[in-house]
Amino acid sequence: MRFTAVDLGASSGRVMRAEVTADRVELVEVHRFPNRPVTVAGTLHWDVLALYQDMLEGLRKAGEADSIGIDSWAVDYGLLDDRGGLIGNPVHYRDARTARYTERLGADGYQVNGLQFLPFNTLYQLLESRLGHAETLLMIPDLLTYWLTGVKGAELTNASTTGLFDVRGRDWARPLIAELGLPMRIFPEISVPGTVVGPLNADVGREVGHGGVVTRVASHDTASAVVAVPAQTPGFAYISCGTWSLVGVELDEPVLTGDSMAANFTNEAGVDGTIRYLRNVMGLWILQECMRVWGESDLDGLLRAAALAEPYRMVIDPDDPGFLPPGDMPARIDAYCARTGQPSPGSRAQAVRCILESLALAYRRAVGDAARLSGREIEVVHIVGGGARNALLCQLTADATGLPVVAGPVEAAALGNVLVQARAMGLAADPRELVRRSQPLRTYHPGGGLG
Ligand code: ADP
Ligand code: LRH
Repeated sequence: MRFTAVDLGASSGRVMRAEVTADRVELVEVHRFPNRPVTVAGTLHWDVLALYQDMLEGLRKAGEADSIGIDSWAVDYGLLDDRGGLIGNPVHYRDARTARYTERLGADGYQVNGLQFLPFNTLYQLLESRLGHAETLLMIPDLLTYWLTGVKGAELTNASTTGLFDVRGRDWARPLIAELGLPMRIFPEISVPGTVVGPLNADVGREVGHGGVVTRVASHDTASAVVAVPAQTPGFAYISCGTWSLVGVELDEPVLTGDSMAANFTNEAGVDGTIRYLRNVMGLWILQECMRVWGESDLDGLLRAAALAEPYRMVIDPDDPGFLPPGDMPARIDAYCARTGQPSPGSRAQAVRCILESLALAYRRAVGDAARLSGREIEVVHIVGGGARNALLCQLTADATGLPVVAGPVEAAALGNVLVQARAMGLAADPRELVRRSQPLRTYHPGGGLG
């Protein structure tokens, strides 16, 4: 059967055409486009109409499929008025409007939502939003789904990133929503991944040149990526490695202990009743921003130079809040090093080395914490997403964790998106097995070197 996956990451979006048979899944990228935020009147926004336009372009190129699924980064949303019109442009989670939230609100109960504190969790954004005539809140993939089909609704995995979700009841946390003074009316009914939404609107069909049906997938990109982790045993940790690095384990039950809250671990909902127990590590964002500031586009060249730079000359804490907003990352790294009595990198190669080594150390901490807090023994680390192409980072991670690292698939979120659709249509009963059979994977051993 044929499927189309729309996968919107913070740095780029892509539309993939997929063919799924009983024992294979093959992906072809038909359209890739940058995801460029726009600052208007001092507020950082997503360019959601450009994303919509690119999605349509991708659907046109992909041709007709048995089903279409959409996933994107989490936490952000659009608000609709009583006529279904978008009120304002969705704000980017890196906008400064929530910077004043530096710790969990009293009412934001970890016991209920199980969510790590991040200043941009939907709930803090909503406290800064004007909700006056808002009738419906739609998370980004749900908003795009609405524009394609006319159907409003919420999807479980992404709802679980809002902070307004009851992780045990797997539904909106109504008492918490009331306690925060947010209107319950704006939160649509939640559906599980694999729910068929409905056909494309006729006008959309005319624009893309074909019809089709939209299925809700695990619409949080990280949840889709975890579906496509080619794990063979329960003893695995994953790093969904793109703009962010989401580091954790898959569990059957949330961990809501005080230790878990103190370690800032999150319990996000996964498919089939699973919990994605993980920590957000700042990720390749720091490198992306360095490259933007340097005006450098040759990532391969930078990584080759970084492989030859001096090991562990300086380290940063990638999760330092100073690295969250867009800006002059090289200067922030210098300032961090000066503050902590370390030399400045002094060259691009050394700065990249510093970022990758610091990420590898943060991964070691997060994998160790996930194992300790969940009681799960870890034998292997899977790196999926764009970062799986970074051999130096994968090797540094194997060295730092002392565990074998299996890298790939690179397009894990799009694959997970497709596999959830395929399963809803009676194919892909074991998604991970299909990924193992069809995707190139590379294993890095601790101390193995880059060879
Ligand atoms: P997101 O979905 O969050 O936008 P991706 O999963 O697309 O992120 O990953 C983007 C990251 O992948 C980039 O920041 C870059 O560091 C890394 N990457 C992409 N291509 C390569 C490559 N050829 N070699 C090494 N790293 C790469
Ligand atoms: C990764 C991601 C992550 C969220 C962040 C906002 O793309 O969805 O899981 O925490 O973006």
